[in-house]
Amino acid sequence: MKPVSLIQFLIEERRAGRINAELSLLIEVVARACKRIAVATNKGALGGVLGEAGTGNIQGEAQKKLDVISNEILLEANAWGGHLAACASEEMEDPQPIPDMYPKGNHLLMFDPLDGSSNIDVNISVGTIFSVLRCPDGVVEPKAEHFLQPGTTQLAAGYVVYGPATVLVLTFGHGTHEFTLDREVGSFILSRRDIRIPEETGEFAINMSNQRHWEAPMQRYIGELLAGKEGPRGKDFNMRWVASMVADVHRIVTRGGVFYYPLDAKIKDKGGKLRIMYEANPMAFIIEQAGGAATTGRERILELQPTGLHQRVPVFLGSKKEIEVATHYHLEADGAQG
Ligand code: AFP
Repeated sequence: MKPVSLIQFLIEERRAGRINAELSLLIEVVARACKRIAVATNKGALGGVLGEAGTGNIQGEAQKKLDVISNEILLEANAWGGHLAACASEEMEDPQPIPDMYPKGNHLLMFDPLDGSSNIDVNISVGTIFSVLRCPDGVVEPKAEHFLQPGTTQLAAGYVVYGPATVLVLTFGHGTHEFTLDREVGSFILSRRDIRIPEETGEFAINMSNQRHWEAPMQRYIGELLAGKEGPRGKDFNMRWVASMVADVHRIVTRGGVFYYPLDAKIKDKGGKLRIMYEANPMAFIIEQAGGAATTGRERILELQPTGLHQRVPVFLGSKKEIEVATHYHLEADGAQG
């Protein structure tokens, strides 16, 4: 079959009336910026891009040089195209307005420019995550409050994994699709259309070092997985943890599985570890569109009303039946308490 490039795919989506010209351009620009980030990450030590930037981001986390470089690449690429009203990044406190000299569009772009960046220096996959919202009507200078829309309103979401291959996974709310970067040609080529995540799985991803800090229903649930065939689940489970959300999610999008970053006593005050706008919402949209499920352990992530640009939430996502079991344990425990 003839290869389908990302550009061809976007044209098809436009013709089918699923996206407009502005959103198509926005995705093209983000994909182009991600190709530049792929080049920078691929150079590794030779590009002088490894190590700390010597600065901290809004979350108080140390920034890597590549965090800063990736953020700049995405901001610069998106500023002038005329498709955006503003963008917001995990690395910046406030939304970035579009400079006055450029035309403005109707879309809001959010991104985590380099997720999993603590893995860069050890040459493990990292990635970019992004989400697109419509700018509310009549808003000329969008502020943080205009980004605070539930995940169900996302027009598009995607991530790019910079791994052995550079892979883009994308949804517009009509299925989840995967594109692989052909490095010689410089184009993303459709590699999987309408991805389906198996409903059942025997593989889970969680940072087990936090076990003693988890809530009781999480202790029970993971305890039962670890008990394997002899335990109440009657089946052996395997564990994987890359500690780059993009890579862990990509494994699930490829062969099924579940990913958990639950609430624990250490992070309770913050509400969770992962950010709703830059990580939880886009990944939840992608996973649901591939037939999976995404909850906080109690509620569907996409229905949450965000209260802050950098708000954090617990994240449970992946193979539907398994997420239902983990969520049920939490709701049952809440019911027993209440
Ligand atoms: P960094 O971007 O600081 O490396 O954080 C990555 C991340 O937000 C997400 O990609 C991982 O799933 C999670 O943190 C890893 O957290 P642990 O440090 O608890 O393993």
